Amino acid sequence: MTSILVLNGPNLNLLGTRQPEVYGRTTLKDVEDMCVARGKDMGLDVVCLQSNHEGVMIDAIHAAKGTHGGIVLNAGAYTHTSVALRDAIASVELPVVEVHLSNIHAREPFRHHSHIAPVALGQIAGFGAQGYDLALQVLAEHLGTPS
Ligand code: DHK
Repeated sequence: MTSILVLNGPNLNLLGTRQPEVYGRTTLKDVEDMCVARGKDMGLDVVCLQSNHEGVMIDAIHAAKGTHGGIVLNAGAYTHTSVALRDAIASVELPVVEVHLSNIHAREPFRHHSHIAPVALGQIAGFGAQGYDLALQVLAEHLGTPS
């Protein structure tokens, strides 16, 4: 079964209680459980990781090469700041779907730019937790996984 890494970045461990008017009331555990279940429906073996540390995320992206067929990535605020994460993605040449719960383009100007977008397959933003499901669908189709 094709394996997919669902990688969540800083502050996403607080989902459910963190600014629920922006990020919703779904917890990270809910999101991860949904990803594993929906992945199974699509023939994907989903492995989830969350970290508040840029270096840990970079290590996880490096380790994904040869282990996972693709990555669903919500890099949180590192989306807007981290050239290092962008370089890690470019280095491993794995398909990455960038996800944001909120519509970053409708928020503060500093959230409009993504360092990840140019090296990602595409970006899904503004659909809450459903964005992760959509990202898995995209990767399943991209990788030709029978569902
Ligand atoms: C999550 C964050 O933590 C923010 O820093 C981003 C993103 C948006 C989200 O919508 O999932 O700006």
